[in-house]
Amino acid sequence: MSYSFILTEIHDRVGLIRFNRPKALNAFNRPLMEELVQALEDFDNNASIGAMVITGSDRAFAAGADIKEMVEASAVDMLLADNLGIWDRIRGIKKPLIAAVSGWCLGGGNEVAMMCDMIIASETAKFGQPEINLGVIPGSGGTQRLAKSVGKAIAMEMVINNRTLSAEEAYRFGLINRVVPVEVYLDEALKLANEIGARAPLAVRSGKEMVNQAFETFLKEGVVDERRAFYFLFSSDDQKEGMRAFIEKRDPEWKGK
Ligand code: DAK
Repeated sequence: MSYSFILTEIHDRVGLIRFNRPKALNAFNRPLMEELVQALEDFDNNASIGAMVITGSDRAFAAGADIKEMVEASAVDMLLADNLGIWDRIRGIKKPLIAAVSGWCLGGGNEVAMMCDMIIASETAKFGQPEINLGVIPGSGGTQRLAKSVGKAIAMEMVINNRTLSAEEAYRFGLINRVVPVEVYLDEALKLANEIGARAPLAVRSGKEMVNQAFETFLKEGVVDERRAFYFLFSSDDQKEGMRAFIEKRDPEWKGK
């Protein structure tokens, strides 16, 4: 199958998906998200594939969801646009997912990385949830998954004060599995995925499911509440101002309404 916003390859037992919107730092527009989920589901249903790797470019894993696509959306538009629960379908993938992250890993990009089962990062990776700069909050599990992986203190700084973590910090705080030089991060991720892909498939599937269950028991409710709050913010002037200010390359003027 050919795609417009991603590239796919097979490396032995691993399905590799590369985001391919370099001019927008791999920002996720709707078609890119649909292609990502389609490719993941195809690999998940392919018996010769044991694990998947998701990556971007050396400069950016992904700079988040496409702000230009969302800027004028109303709360109802946002709610309806998500009626296929496209982000949730990533959580439904049965085989292990490894994110190979270099450069910017922000907003929805960091949320997709956190939906993966493991993260291998280059030394240049930078992790953040900068939605607060746009007058919104993370909308796809970021508040919940960050609080569980890096703890409340760091999650709070990231979500309400745009703290960005270096790769070394992300490793220290437990967000990622390892940090390696930029020249080898993708090879390391493929090697790890191939190792896992060669293991007993049913046990790997079950192990993934159970670890996620321990991690996610109360996540479902949290994600639903978070999404409702995220959509609600699209009825505020501040969301319009924050996103327009980004596109117009100026500082936002917050009104608190
Ligand atoms: N959206 C659209 N375009 C983006 C973008 C983004 N998120 N990030 C970067 N770009 C574009 C820039 O506009 C610029 O395009 P041109 O001006 O050249 O046309 C190009 O990529 C290069 O960016 P910069 O010139 O800004 O590059 P710099 O190296 O100077 O800065 C940066 C890199 C990553 C620090 C900066 O681009 C930046 O701050 N980007 C925005 C990061 C951000 O705020 N991310 C969060 C987005 S909100 C949902 C669930 C979740 C979400 C949405 C929906 N549902 C459940 C429905 C998630 C929301 C988000 O992620």
